[in-house]
Amino acid sequence: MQNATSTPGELVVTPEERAAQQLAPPRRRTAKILLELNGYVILRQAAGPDSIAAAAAAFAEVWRDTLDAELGEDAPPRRTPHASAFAWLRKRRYRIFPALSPAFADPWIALNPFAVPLLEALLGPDFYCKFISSDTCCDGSVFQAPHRDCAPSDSKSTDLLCVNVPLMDCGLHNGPLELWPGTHLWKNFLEHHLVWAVQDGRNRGMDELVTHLRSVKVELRPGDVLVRNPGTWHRGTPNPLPQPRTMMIGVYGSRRVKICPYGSPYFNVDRTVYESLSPPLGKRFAYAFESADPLYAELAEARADASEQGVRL
Ligand SMILES: O=C(O)CCC(=O)C(=O)O
Repeated sequence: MQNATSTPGELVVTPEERAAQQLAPPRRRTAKILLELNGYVILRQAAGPDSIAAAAAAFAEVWRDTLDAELGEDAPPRRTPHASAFAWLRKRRYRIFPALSPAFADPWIALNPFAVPLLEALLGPDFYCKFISSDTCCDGSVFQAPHRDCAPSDSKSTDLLCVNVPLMDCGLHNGPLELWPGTHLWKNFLEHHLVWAVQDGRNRGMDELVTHLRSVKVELRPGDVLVRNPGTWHRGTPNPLPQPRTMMIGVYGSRRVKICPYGSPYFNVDRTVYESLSPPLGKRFAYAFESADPLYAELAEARADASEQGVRL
């Protein structure tokens, strides 16, 4: 059994597991416990580097289209000129939601086989996909404020999970994601006068506090997978290189709680795309298109916004 770790919270996938596209059951249990306690787990070498070739090529096209959109800082999400994505820009960090063409609807990106058992175990078998997006940081990007992506809740269960799949080497040299293990469990922010939601501005309370806490800078290579709780404090760090650094992120939710307002499934999927998705992936977006689904009503505002931008619903 492979036990060697170089980053805390990391499991190196064995050749047998890679061939089976899943962790052996005892190691799946370990991964689930790490995710629950640390708020993240890294699965190393879960696939060969070719796993991301098609998505990386597709992303290069989307990136050109995004640059052509000439996005303004702090502007609301915009459809790119060739409709390959919705995107926004904050302090040299682009958030890009690609239309789910086959390269992005690929299971490695949109429904990662190593992540799915963890999503099912923690979110429930009927979890939905909130969106697939990319985190792309460019030269001139700065430290984000340490933040959570979702409000702390009273729920004892895990209600939202993110799956990061790098489309290139995302190392210490080009702006790694930094995480503070276990902080998803720290829910009593307000009584300490701390604010959790500032991402792209300064947040002196959090900036100062984290200088006293141990963090992990996550290096990811093609074929690695990071599953994390978006409540785990984290921040983007500066990318000093002229090449943008890109990793994909899928966000998945549990039906136990209300849908988190950040992002929109309609940035990825219109009705035509929805009808083209494979059954396993289509099932995860059904809540956004099937009016009989109990969650459908919660997306009324997102649907109104999307329809204003010409999305076919
Ligand atoms: O791009 C990154 O490394 C992190 C970005 C991030 O955490 C965010 O925008 O919430």
